[in-house]
Amino acid sequence: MPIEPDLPGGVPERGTGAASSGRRVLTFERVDSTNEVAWREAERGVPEWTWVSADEQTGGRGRLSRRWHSPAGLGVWTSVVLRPGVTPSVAPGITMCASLAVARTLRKLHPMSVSLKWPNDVMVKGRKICGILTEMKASGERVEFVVCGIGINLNQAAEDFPAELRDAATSVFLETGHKADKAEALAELMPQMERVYAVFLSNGLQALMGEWRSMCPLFGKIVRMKTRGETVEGVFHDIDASGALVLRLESGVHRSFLAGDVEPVS
Ligand code: BT5
Repeated sequence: MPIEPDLPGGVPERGTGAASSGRRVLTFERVDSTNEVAWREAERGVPEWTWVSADEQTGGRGRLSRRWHSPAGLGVWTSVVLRPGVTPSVAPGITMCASLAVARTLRKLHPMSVSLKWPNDVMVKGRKICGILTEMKASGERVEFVVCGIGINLNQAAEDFPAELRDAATSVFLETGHKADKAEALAELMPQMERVYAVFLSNGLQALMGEWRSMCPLFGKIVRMKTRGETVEGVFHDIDASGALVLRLESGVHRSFLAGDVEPVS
């Protein structure tokens, strides 16, 4: 049955489209946040692999209520509804699936040296090109659904970023000098995500960690971890089966973090 998108705050562009393996794409010109729209759709019971994609987000969100700058026509702003049969503790691995899918997509389409930064960033030469926001609805030990939101900067010039982001953010255009095609990026990203996620569900995060690790330069380095309540330094030791970062503290004790912001200590 075709989906009738609910459009609070959203201007429909091309409506709905169904593709292979149950993939559906709801496309909007402008929304508050594709995560918000996807969440509402998930509450209405849409099947997994429903993607919400917008040209512009007026209230794009990062973690901890941070803002995600998502100007019209300059990037991929998309969210996918997933219904994994896993317990909530395994769900953060989905963020890592998404970062791997984005890294594969960017590497395949554009000549750039892409790296991954735990837990949710894709970087090029130390600047952020993509951020991921995974949100989950769970009842007890059961995940009802996950909304995985992916923002990829494609065609921003330096002046398209607000001044405070100019040193920290980048885009495909800034890295390659060529304009990227959003439709092409989405057409590559979606099947990449499907492939990575299939491995994740059948074999667990560990099956993806070799590739993830090869793109993460922080392994073995001393890092500073900022969580909501504290700042801790230690060696970036490992990422465990649930996607938690394991730091080896100076005392030799290993400590796991499920969330936080990590920076190398120079
Ligand atoms: C993230 O949070 O990086 C998650 C970003 C997720 C965005 C997607 S777009 C589709 C979907 N719908 C949404 O509403 N969100 C998702 P975090 O790690 O907390 O980083 C947020 C920080 O990144 C901000 O505080 C800024 O410093 C920086 N930032 C904001 N916009 C940026 C951009 N376009 N490019 C690079 N950095 C940005």
